[in-house]
Parts: sequence; structure tokens; C-alpha cells
Amino acid sequence: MSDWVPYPEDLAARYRERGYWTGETFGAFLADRAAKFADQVAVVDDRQRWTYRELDERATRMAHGFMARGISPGDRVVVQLPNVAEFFSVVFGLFRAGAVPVFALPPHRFSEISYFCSHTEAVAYVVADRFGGFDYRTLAEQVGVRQVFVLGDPGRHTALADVPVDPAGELPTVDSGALAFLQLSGGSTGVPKLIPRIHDDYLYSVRESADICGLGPSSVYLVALPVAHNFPMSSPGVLGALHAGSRIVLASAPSPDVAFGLIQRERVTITGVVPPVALLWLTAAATRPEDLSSLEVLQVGGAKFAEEAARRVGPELGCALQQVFGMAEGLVNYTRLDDPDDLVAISQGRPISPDDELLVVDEDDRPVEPGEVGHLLTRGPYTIRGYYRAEDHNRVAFTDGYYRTGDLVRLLPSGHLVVEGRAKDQINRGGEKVAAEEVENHLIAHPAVHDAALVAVPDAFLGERTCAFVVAAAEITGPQLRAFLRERGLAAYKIPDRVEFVDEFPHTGVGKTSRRDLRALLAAREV
Ligand code: OOB
Repeated sequence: MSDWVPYPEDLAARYRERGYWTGETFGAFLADRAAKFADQVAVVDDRQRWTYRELDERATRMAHGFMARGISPGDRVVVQLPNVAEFFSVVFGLFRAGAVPVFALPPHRFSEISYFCSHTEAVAYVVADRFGGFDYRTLAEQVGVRQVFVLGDPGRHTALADVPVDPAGELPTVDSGALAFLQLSGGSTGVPKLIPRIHDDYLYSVRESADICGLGPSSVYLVALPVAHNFPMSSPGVLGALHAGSRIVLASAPSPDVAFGLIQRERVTITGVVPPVALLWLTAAATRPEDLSSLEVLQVGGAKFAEEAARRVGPELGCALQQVFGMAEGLVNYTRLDDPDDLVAISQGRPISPDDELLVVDEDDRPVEPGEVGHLLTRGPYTIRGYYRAEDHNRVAFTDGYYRTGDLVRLLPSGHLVVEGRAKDQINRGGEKVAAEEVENHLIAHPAVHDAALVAVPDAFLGERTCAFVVAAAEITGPQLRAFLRERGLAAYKIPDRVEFVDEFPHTGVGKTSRRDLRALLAAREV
């Protein structure tokens, strides 16, 4: 059995015929744009400013360095870097060496990283020495992967700066239909799912996204969210920016303190944020001194953006709003820059491609009446056909090649979608996805926990927060349980915001724990 599910041959042929899949690979993509935009600035962070040519040269050096250190084509390498310029030299270096980056996010800890390493049989792990007060070298030691490359002070590991600079040997030829990288799914299951993307499918979405978002050589894209997330990576994100010859500006945090200064200094034209960040920016813009007049487009996505807030963006930030409803599995919807304001305020956009196939169905997979709310299923030229090494789960997550998104949507006559809710056991904590079962498994591992259920609690700022309901088997407190989860190395955003104890769980007709009743119980406890 192969590690990932390829596109059916007839569809792959169609996607090539229609010019969606062009045969370009990430390594060649950067070389081509570097030739076109050589002396333009490609990447800016707190310490550095690289032109396209410099970025290209650094990526090639990294590729040779990784190969000299024994990284071979097809090898998986977990990359966990903050928003720094070296993210690009590392990732494109790996692409050129034919290796497969596995994109972890900075908040991930032992629980997530050790799983990514073991599930992908990663041969190396790339980290920064410290970020956000956390020492990633210690984590690297606990994880115990074969090779660790460190940006900054390497401690006992290898410094990224020390990989050999002498180009030795040939770089491999990479197939555009090969696995390019693995990205994380928000997930709803006990362990995180990894998403296999190929060069052909991802670069198609990148080119179209750059076009839809109007990127060009004079655009400046601010990376406000963690760069390895699918939204800032490709919607149109940093890859869209590189495609179009735009400048990428990396922010170490999305807070107005950091981001507004960068918008003013670099004359940022477009950025993408999650709804809570957009709310913070709306509040801050009224009083902060920075000049945000260069900003043309604020993209908001990752979670539902309330209509009232959406209507404030134009008047209060002086730029256009673009809503983005995407998923790392593939499908991305955008409101278009020429859509009427009223549509942009209420809708989460329409798909990138004319070949994105969308079904809106009821509980029995029958299409709902036009305009009714139903489950969104999708397949198309950049939506995966299965998760990486997840044969059993793929049988439930995909039907006839359609990915079951777990989102409840309504389709407008214009082809735009309105996200109305969710049917998956996931909590969307301001764009950060928490799989209920994953956290429940960690809670149940505590000897004083008989049973646990994680549910969403509505929250004015984040949209949702998490509450863990626990049936205790022995004396235990909420703070003790939260500390237990931290000790197990669970990312901070997955630690329950609240812990509530109950004597037993309400059950549904079929005997499953009823999350709906638990949410109602919580609402009742609040009054
Ligand atoms: C983006 O990607 P993921 O993989 O972190 O999360 C995907 C899920 C969707 O299935 C949906 O449940 C939710 O996040 N979501 C939204 C949304 N955008 C994403 N729910 C309501 N409104 C929206 N605008 O989150 C992502 C990937 C690419 C671009 C943008 C977001």
C-alpha cells in the first residue's frame, strides 16, 4: 500500500490538459522567479532582507548541505521554524534535495512532534534554538530524531549555518507528480492527520490564488500568522507572493504592536489574518499612530468572521476585505475583489477552480435543496484523495474521491458559500483547530479520570473556546489536569480553557456521549 492516495489517472490527465498542472516543481519554481525578479527583495524579517537571487542561492546551498549530511530524495524532515527568512532557504533547500518537509507549527510540543517524527519516519528535524520563551533544542532531545539542525545556537546539535557550503554532486531531478510536503490537518480524530500535497496540485492553487488576490511585483505580503500554516503559505500567502515577484515581510507576531509598524515601514499591501486578529486590529486602528494607508486587502479566514465585524473593515481600516474559507486538505474559497460589499460581508467566498466539485448533502448523502444548509463534500484539482498513511480513516473521510469537510454550508445562487456550522468533533479556537478526541485521549490517560469529553464554548473574541467535561475516578482538580496535559507535551492551544466535573455523561439515542447536552449543561451552569 502506498503512503498516499494518488489522483485517478483520467482526472490527472484532464488537469494537465486544462493547464492546471504544469509540471513545475517547487525547486524549479524558485529558480524561475529568481531569474525573473533577481534584484527585487523577496523576503524581509527582523534581521535580514534577501533578494530573489540571494534566496535562490541560499536554497541551493542548503540543498547541497542537506544532501552532504545524508538527506536523500523522499526523506521526510520535520520543519518547525518561526516566521524567519531561513524558513525559505530551508524549505526550498529541502525541495531541491528532493526531501519532503513536514510542516509543524511553533506551538507544537512533544506530543505532536514525536508523532510527526514517528508517523513519517522522519530522518531530521529543523528548529530554531529558542522562540517565544521555549527552547526547541530540549524538545529535539526528547523526540530523539536522527539529525537535528538548529537555526542559531545549536547546543549539542548541528547549526544550520554549518551545513557545508561547497556544492558537491548533482541535485536530484524531482517529479512534479511526487509528494512535495506534508501539512497538518486540524483533525477531529485521536491523532493528527497529515496531508500529502504534490507539486502539481499545490502550485496550481498558488498561481490561481495569486491571480485572484491581484498579486504582482509591487505587492507586499505581510506574514502575520505562522508561515507554515496553509493560509499564509498559499492563499495566496508567501508562495503566491514568490510566484508574482512580490515582497514577503515576516512578522514575529500578529499583534498591532508588531504588525502595524511593519505595515507602515514596508508599505504592506495585503495580509491574511484569523478573525480574532482582525478584531484586535479594528480596535487598535482607532487609536494607533501608524499609517496603514498602503494596505489594500485584508484577508480574513480560518474561522467564521462575523458579519458585523466584516462590515467594519472597509470604513475602519481603509482597505478591502476578502473572506477566505480554506482547508489544508485542498479547497480554498475567496470572495473576489470585485464582489459587491454586501456579498463580501456575508459570504466566505467561492472556489478557486471551475473544476472544484462541491456537493452539499444531507445526513444520507443526498443533495439538499438549493440554498439549504448541508454537509460540504469536495474534490478537485488541488484537493487530496486521502491522508498520509491513514488507510482506515480515509475510508470514512472520503467518499467517491470526495473529501468530507465536516463543514455545514449553504450555497448562494452566485456560487458563493456561507459557512453555517460544523459537523466534526473539532473546536475552532480562533482559527486554531483542536480535535476533541485527541485531547480526550490525553485526559483519559490520567488515572483519576474515568471519562472525558471536550466541547466548544461560544466566545466573543475567539469564536469558541474549549471546555473539558470530566467524570473523575478519584480526587483531582482542573488545574492539576491542565498541568498534566502540559507535562505530556500537548500544544498550549489544545489545553482546555475550562474543566468541569460531572457525575456522568448524557448519552445520545445510540449511546454516544452527547456533546450537545454537555454544551447545554454548561450554558445552564453559567446562569
Ligand atoms: C484553514 O485551514 P485548516 O486546515 O486549518 O482548517 C480548515 C477548516 C475548515 O474545514 C473550516 O472548518 C474552518 O477551518 N474554516 C472556516 C473558514 N476558514 C476555515 N470556517 C468558517 N469560515 C472561514 N472563513 O483554516 C485555511 C486554509 C487556507 C486558507 C484559509 C484558511
